[in-house]
Amino acid sequence: LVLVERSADSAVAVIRLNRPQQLNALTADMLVQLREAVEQAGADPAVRALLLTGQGRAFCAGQDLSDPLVAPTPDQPDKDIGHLINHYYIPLVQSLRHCAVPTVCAVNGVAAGAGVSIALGCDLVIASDAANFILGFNKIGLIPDAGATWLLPRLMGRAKALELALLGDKLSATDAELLGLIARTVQADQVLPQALATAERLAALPTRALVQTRKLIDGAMESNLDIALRAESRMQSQLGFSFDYAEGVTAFQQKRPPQFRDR
Ligand code: LHQ
Repeated sequence: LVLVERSADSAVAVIRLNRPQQLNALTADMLVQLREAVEQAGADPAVRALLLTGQGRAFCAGQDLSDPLVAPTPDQPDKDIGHLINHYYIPLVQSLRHCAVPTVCAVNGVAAGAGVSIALGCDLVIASDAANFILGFNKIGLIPDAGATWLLPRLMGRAKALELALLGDKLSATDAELLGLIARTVQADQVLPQALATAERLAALPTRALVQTRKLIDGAMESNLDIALRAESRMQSQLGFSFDYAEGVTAFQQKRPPQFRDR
């Protein structure tokens, strides 16, 4: 359900959703495998960046709506979908957001429902120009979940977030880029090579500093300038003692490329 590869001589863990016939719709087993893959990549000292993508024509169609866990039946009309959210989605979203290495999502095709939330939960989102983003929750009587209500207004502002969430229309990758929802749109055949090249660039950079940058930027959304200034100062002081800082400055002085190794 989830494939994990390490590209040759690369510090990038490539995690691939692998249920292409169902457009990589997420089952409970798949959610567990995905979370485990993210956690293992983050815990592996040899991994310095993570790339998430989908096998086949879609990135991810969100929750598998035929999974007995969520599909109401005449004899079981009430489903406790809160359980699925608490035990499967929340840990997954948290593992991505707090991953010990930078994360890139290659949105190779349509992303729907929680598939949108998972893509946008990554640090850099690079999408195929043939991809679309569809929240779709409104069509099944639900609210956007897996972090979408938190992410969307931060990424695109309240007006556009509400338009996307309330009407549920599909948003092209090109419009998603224009609205600031994703980092970049590229030609369909370039999405994986470019996402991999970007992940490799990230892997060569000072991991701890990158991950702390993510943490400070996320924290800054909740705070004010004075709090952010102090948080930056605390983190900068710590990084000042790191190998990568000494290496970066020395490499600059010696006019050579740095060899970062902190994690
Ligand atoms: C699917 C799915 C799918 C099963 C395509 N499930 N089979 C929800 C509930 C509970 C707790 C936690 O949180 C959530 C979060 C959510 O993610 S809710 C939102 C769930 N996702 C959706 O509502 C999207 C449903 N899918 C679609 O709207 C379309 O399939 C999209 C727009 C993604 C793609 O459309 P097409 O390109 O026209 O493909 P298709 O619809 O023909 O799909 C191909 C196959 O994949 C098809 O199966 P079949 O056997 O007929 O070939 C679909 O049934 C299956 N599939 N999404 N979520």
